[in-house]
Amino acid sequence: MKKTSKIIVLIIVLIIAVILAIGIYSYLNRSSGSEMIGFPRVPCDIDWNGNCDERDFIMANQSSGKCLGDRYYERFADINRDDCVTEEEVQKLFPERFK
Ligand SMILES: [Ca+2]
Ligand SMILES: [Ca+2]
Repeated sequence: MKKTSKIIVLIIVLIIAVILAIGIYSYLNRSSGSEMIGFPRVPCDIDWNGNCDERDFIMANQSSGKCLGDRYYERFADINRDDCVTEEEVQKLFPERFK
């Protein structure tokens, strides 16, 4: 009986250790992730491939008039983060396309 309870305690300690390890791992991953967010990105680079091209413009244009949850909503085209992309925001991102 005593041996069984020792095994149970050991299993509980192991579970706690695993949970702690996962917690530390995700914490470390999160800090490296925030470093990536700090990486300078051009606002009009909607797809995050490092440059602003036709694809970014198409993506931004598709998301115009769309809100969070809508099919083509792009949060990177939503400059003021009000969960909706407006025509004005697309124009701000790609001013040279609206001249
Ligand atoms: Ca791009
Ligand atoms: Ca907006």
